[in-house]
Amino acid sequence: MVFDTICSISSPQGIGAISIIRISGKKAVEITSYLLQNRDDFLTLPANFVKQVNIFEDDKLIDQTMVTKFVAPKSYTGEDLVEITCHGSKFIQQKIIELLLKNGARLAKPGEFSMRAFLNGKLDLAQTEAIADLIESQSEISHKLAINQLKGNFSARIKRLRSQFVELAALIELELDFSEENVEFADRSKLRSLLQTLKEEVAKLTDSFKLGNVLKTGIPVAIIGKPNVGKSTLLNCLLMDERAIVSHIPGTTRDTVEDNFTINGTNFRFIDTAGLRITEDEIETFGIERTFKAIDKAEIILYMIDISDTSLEDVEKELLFLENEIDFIHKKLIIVANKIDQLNELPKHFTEWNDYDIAFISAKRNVNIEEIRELLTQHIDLHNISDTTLLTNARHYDIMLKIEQEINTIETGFAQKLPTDLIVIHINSILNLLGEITGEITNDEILEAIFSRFCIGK
Ligand SMILES: Nc1nc2c(ncn2[C@@H]2O[C@H](COP(=O)(O)OP(=O)(O)OP(=O)(O)O)[C@@H](O)[C@H]2O)c(=O)[nH]1
Ligand SMILES: [Mg+2]
Repeated sequence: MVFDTICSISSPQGIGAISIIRISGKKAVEITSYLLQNRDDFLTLPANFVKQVNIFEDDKLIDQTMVTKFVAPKSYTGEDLVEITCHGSKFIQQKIIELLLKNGARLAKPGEFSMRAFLNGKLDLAQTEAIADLIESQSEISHKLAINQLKGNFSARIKRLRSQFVELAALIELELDFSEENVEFADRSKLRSLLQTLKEEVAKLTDSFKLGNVLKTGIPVAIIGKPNVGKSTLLNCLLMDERAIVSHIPGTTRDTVEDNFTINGTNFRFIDTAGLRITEDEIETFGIERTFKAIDKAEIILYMIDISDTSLEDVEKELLFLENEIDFIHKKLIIVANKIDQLNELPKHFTEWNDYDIAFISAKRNVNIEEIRELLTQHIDLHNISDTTLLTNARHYDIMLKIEQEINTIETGFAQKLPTDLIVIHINSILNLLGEITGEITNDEILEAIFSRFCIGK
């Protein structure tokens, strides 16, 4: 494939001590050399070497820089690639880009370097997507997930799945080829059990998306409870920032307030909500509707009570009401008993209450907040997660859902004894879909798989 030469600033926009400009394509070395006074020194520089060079515009020195030269195919993009490390002034960065453009480079489109890496076979599509995730990762866990995918663990799993489907197709095609000779190569029950195994494998991946996705974007934790119990105070404590307005007036929080915070390597998204109560106030009512939406999308609920001002019976009643309104089966509920500073000692009926995880705290005085952090992270087993392949990418998830549909169609087809060639269409579609994940769509593979099982002459 022939590509033109692209360039762009690859470090963050703005001022920095240094900045990196990348140039990739057939003419990367030549174009860069036009910016230097001593062109030949750079043209003859061996691959993978760094050299200090001065960049000029006509006779005017623009900057003293370091350049690294990579030669195709041994570079990130698989093309000739140059990295200029210049001083991070906006003027210098812009000037160098301007000179590169003047000498025949083109400004790269977003992601174009990685796209070339994929098109030149340096990375598959899922790995290229992992690079974007890696750059965006803000916590240990999202970093681990991205690294796993970049290392190719996810692609390997997809490829394994794909070859199993190829096997299924091969078995079915054999049946098709010899149907007229009345030879039964594979009985349908064997096909069905292979399909069942594959179905479970696919379901495992689609099911992992929910977890994979929340780990990437932050596990949503909703802080809920009656007005004035101290929800916003707790949010500020957890975020270590005065993020939400706190006041003694019940109904202070009208809209949800949310922000991310990383605890022990796991990223959480804390959502402070409007206090739950029956109210005539229209705006507050809207706020309470939003509270229910926040509860809906939360993985973990911190149900907050003012322990200095409530009885166990009242709390149990409130929880009963909530359990009617909310599907708690897939959520973890933690009770946060706040304002312990108002009490001389903790009431026994609360400390002996074993129905839920409960933390006794004072948000205002920052007492026992650590206990909440511990309860939150107990929920997540970091080591376990990093070893398994999780689906974290919405594009992959969409594709997997389509695959599930195709599997269901094949299952129905078996049950209704549909002709083999109709079933094969759906397996081919699954192979194409899996190929879409890693970026290698072809159908020749099925043929290859069939013929590799034949002996010559048959
Ligand atoms: N004594 C004591 N007061 C607290 C504590 N935590 C919060 N408060 C006070 O309780 C009042 C209400 O706090 P908020 O954080 O605004 O309560 P909220 O639950 O967000 O209230 P709404 O937004 O109205 O639903 C404020 O006056 C806080 O200073 C605590 O641990 N001890
Ligand atoms: Mg509040």
